[in-house]
Amino acid sequence: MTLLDHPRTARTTDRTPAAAPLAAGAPAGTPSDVAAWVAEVAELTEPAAIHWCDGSTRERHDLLQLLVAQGTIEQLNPELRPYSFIARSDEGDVARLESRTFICSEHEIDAGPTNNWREPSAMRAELQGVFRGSMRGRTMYVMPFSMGPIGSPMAKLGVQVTDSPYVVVSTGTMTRMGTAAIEQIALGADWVPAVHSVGAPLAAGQQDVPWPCNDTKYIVHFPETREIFSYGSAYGGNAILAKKAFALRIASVQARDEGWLAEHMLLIKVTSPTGKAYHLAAAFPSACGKTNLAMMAPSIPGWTVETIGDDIAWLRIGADGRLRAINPEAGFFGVAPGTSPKTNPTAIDTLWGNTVFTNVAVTDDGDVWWEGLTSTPPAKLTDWRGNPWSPESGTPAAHPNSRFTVSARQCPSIASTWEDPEGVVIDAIIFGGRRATNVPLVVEARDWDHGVFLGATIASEQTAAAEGTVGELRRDPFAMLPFAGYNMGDYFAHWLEFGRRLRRSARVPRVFQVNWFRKGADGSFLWPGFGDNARVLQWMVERLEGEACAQESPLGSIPTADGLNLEGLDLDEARVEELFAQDREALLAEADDIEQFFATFGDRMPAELVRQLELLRGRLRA
Ligand code: OXD
Ligand code: MN
Repeated sequence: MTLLDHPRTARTTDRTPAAAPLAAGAPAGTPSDVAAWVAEVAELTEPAAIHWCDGSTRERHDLLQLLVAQGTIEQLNPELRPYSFIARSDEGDVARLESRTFICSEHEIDAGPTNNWREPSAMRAELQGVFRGSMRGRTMYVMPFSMGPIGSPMAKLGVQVTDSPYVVVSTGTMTRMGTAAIEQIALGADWVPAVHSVGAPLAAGQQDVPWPCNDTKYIVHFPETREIFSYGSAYGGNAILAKKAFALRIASVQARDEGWLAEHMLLIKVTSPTGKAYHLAAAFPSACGKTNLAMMAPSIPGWTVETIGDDIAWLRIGADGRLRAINPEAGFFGVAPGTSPKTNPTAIDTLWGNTVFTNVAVTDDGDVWWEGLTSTPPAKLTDWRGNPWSPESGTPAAHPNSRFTVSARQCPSIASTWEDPEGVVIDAIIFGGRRATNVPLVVEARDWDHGVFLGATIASEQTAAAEGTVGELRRDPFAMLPFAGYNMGDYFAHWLEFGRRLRRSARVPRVFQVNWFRKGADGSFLWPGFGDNARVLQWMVERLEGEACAQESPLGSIPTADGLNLEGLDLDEARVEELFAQDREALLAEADDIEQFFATFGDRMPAELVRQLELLRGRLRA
């Protein structure tokens, strides 16, 4: 019997320290259940050695040196970019692979129409074949990690094994990884097991490649038993399993069962000129500017935005009855292209050093470059594939989904409360997408249930963060389409139910919808975006403070004619009107599209959201 012959529920949950020989090489005090699981993974995957990660600086340093020696990364010019590295991935391993991401719930209906479902025992049998001997010739690293500050009542623990030292370095940045996490498990915390292999076993004497991976890829989740298996990719969310696989897909199922929310949201603290602070959580599809908003430098005097998280938020009703949120991550895995001193000066400052870049271009003097970093590219570069590049090459120098991986601690705008174990109190929730048409700059929901409708109907033009045709419009409810670990209809119902609980126990946060990407008739963006998005935040804060700067519209409340602070902006009235225009015909056509989308959830679709759609149609026809 090996790991995949039986689900996790059939295994030990003994937390007493493991005895030799089970825990060979494990640090003293390693819980028996962790040691037993590691032994089972090793029996299946047959690594040449096992390394138990302590998460120390020394360990990170040694791994970076190893990666340099193996040719996976190169050190950048230390004078320009201290202690920073560039990794070039395999050309077939550059983004999240939604088509190879599986939710293997017992019943297909529980995965729902937006997920790829496979019958769990059939998937176990398939994975058994795939993982057998997959780590031969490689070291298997064992990474205990905490999502959320160590010891926080909102944190959750996991253990990932991987045969990729690049993934260890990345996980070390993105999570609290190492000894402190295993100590939490030893104290009794539940933990989620995650197995990762690049799927490139090495025969004796076989020369390794810089970026080992496999053409066949699997990112598999067993939601009921909280297990993750990933094979064949070393890129981002496919391989850093703490992030999308655990903190969103598995955590969303835990959240449903335990009465909280695991969301694809940034977290910010906004302070007005009077010194009053508010916390906002905002969901946007991948590569729609979450990191930019999370680190925004407001263009309006007196306002500050501080960063708590840029990608994932876990929200629950705290002991005080307020809605509270933590950022479960410890770093940023941000999209590089488009990041510049103009669009995100804070990110640029964050990346001064200690950063691992993946698939960006490299300048002649050993620094990084990507499209949008400067308005004119350098005359000569090495592109993300490692080839010489010039502006005449006609191909992007950096891959459109190239990334930086950097500790959140390096971010100059990080809020002093970002690691508050109790989380911060959430005052408002924002939903956004990339929409050239139909969706106004900002709308306030009429109430929580209408807000859930706004979240459920997010659509966005596809970006390069996942495979697929860039620019195509797709429904991405709550920006969770690729990340909900269960039936999205049930997920909507969970949000509605959560609102009912909030109404009983606490002040219900306001809900807003934004769209920075609306285009005018001439095809250009109507709104300057970036630091000027603070003007929209200002309007939200004024709404939170009860100011009457809103008027009703079919889609929700929008700013009154003088409600939005446009001072100092060169934006004529006609363009402002276009930003808020609600074309009834186009919106009724969109309502038909939403109806079809809702219908895909069959009887799992909550009646309340169907009612919200009818209410919208009624307002549009009035
Ligand atoms: C991400 C994504 O990497 O959403 O955050 O794709
Ligand atoms: Mn994301």
